[in-house]
Amino acid sequence: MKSVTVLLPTLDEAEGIAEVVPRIPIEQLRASGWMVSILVVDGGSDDGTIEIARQLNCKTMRQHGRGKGVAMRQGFSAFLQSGDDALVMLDADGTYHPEEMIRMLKALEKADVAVGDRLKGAMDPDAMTRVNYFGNHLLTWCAVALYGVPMHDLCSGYWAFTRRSIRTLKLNSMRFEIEAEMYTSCVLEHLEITHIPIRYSKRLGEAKLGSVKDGWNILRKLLVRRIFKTPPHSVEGEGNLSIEQ
Ligand SMILES: Nc1nc2c(ncn2[C@@H]2O[C@H](COP(=O)(O)OP(=O)(O)OP(=O)(O)O)[C@@H](O)[C@H]2O)c(=O)[nH]1
Ligand SMILES: [Mg+2]
Repeated sequence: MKSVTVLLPTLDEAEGIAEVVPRIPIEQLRASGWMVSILVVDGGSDDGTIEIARQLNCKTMRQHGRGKGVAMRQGFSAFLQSGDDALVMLDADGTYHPEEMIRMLKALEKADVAVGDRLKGAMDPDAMTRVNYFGNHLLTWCAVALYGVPMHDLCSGYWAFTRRSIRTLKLNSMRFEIEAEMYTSCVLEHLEITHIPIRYSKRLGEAKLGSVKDGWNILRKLLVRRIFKTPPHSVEGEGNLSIEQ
């Protein structure tokens, strides 16, 4: 049997986590050769998210510092220590469909990294604001223009990775620019990306992303990584959990 970590970042997602975790297709994955463990990295929820996650048999971890980027990097480090073979990450807000991770994992037979593509997939009419829809297309276009490697949905929060690709990624993002940096690192480290059309639905609970500020941070990250290909590993302090090889 192979083993997969399902990584869920949470910040006040009591409603979302209670819906998302039970929908992870553990039995179907087991039937296709995958043992599943679920890791929740929490950013300081005070709405009972952690308690619900524990009741649902998830491993839970409080992140150091703040931001989704910090949480993901901490989750990646824990994954590498766990010895699992693959990692799937998705938001814990009910926007992504856990059932689709079977297709995402299958795609790892032919690529290092699989990215869920909302923009060419089935997007529910009320799932994304117009500003976010436009911003997602614009940022994806900028990424391809700067790096020249196909990307269909830069800011997708649904990714699957082989163990080798997580070991290879070089990241230092703090917030919502983490996915853009994952793309740049895949390109710079020559990891093969495949794109899987997915469904995207309206989130449960409240959004934490601020469209304009976070959009600008994402663009800035694309530009910075184009010039400085590796993040500095030497910085001490909270959140600088760079992934070492
Ligand atoms: N651990 C942790 N998780 C976070 C933090 N900020 C956001 N998240 C989680 O990251 C995921 C994505 O955050 P969202 O607020 O949904 O951002 P988004 O999906 O880009 O934006 P929407 O499309 O508006 O939902 C959710 O599961 C959040 O709970 C944080 O600081 N720490
Ligand atoms: Mg979301």
